[in-house]
Amino acid sequence: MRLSAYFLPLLKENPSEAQIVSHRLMLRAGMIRQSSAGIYSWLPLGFRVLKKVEQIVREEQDRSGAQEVLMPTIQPADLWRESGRYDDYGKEMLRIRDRHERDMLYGPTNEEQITDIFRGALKSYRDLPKNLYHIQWKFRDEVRPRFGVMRGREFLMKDAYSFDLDAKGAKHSYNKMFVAYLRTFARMGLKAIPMRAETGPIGGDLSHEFIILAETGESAVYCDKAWLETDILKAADGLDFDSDLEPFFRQWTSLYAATDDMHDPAKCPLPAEQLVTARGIEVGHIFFFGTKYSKPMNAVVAGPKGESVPVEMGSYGIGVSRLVGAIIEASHDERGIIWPEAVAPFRVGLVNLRAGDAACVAAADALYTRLRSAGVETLYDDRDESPGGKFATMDLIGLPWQLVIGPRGLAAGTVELKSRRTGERQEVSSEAALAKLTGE
Ligand code: P5A
Repeated sequence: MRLSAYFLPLLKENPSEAQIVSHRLMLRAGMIRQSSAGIYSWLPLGFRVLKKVEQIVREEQDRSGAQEVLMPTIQPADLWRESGRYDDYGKEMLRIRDRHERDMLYGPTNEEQITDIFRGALKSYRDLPKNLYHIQWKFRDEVRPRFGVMRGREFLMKDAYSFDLDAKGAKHSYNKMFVAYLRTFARMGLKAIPMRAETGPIGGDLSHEFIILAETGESAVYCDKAWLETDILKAADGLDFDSDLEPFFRQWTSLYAATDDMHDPAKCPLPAEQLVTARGIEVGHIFFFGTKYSKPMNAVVAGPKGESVPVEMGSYGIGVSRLVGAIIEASHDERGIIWPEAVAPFRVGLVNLRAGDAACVAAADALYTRLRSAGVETLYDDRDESPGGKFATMDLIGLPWQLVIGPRGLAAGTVELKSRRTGERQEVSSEAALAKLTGE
């Protein structure tokens, strides 16, 4: 993509409404634009990142055996009356009435809807287990939407729902999601710590939040110091989802980690010097709630002896749009965003320092063509701007590699390749730069 043609409305000044760094940088880098409180449009650069995050989430859900569906955003209130949550959910639920005076709502979550789909389709224990997920917009009329996409009113969530015949099977489904979550966040370069958590309006009594430690996090969290040195990134590699995952689950939940709601200083097993008190961002939350929805909504299957069994269920959420902000919180410096390669909107920022110089233009154009034909996502700064402005833009938007073409280097037969993360610069031939960027 040529930057001269790209829709990238950068802000020079720090927007006054943004209190945390990710919100500030997302606005400054032209990734999002506020529509109303807690509701955002995703502009081209932001949308590319959102799609990358979504795709990683999808691949890891698929790997675990979950199947993708797409449920609507608007749901009938009657389903929620069946579960008893229509009245319980309170003001966070956006309630709508259609032209026939039917009560509808914009879904804050989909337990009822998926239970309804299940009960209409599956009747036998032989149909189990199943795990269905979708990646869909949710609406929660939060009292205080804030921090940009971190606590929005409209936000993108991946929500999965598992159905099993008994509690043991349901725990296996829970464990699968536990592993899938560790893999998912690790692929985004994030260390997410699973913490025992409160279940709130979703219900049940087994639940873990996946928390990224960050000063700007909304939740107070407590964990064993050992978590800070633990390499959770490698932990879930190569695990067979059909094997017994309970030992793995036990191992990764044996180190103390709890959210504010669950942490009781009087009962905490850790000596004070071993306890870390920090703040964190909740990027995922998994729940096992058994028959909370299947019983009142009559989602039953015929068991092996023909008896009627309400299915055991769990639900599993990932804040897809929140993750975009969370990744920035975890990966930036004073000049801007530093995208991990896996979610970067483009891999390479190609910079022509002299838009008016025919030799520079020819060299940069040629590199752009080569990169594109090798399938390397490239944003090509072909604008007539000062070098300082171009470097500042590239640092702000945080692409992993900057490839800089200037008259001096060209005369010497070199281009400059800079890593955004380390700041390391190399003067290399165009061919060497291409080989590195195309992985040839
Ligand atoms: C699990 C899936 C649920 O809703 N039902 C379906 C369960 N869980 S949850 O914890 O309430 O939400 C799941 C994840 O969604 C993100 N999230 C948000 N992201 C941005 N803005 C919000 N207002 C918001 N609320 C929740 C979080 O990452 C959460 O873990």
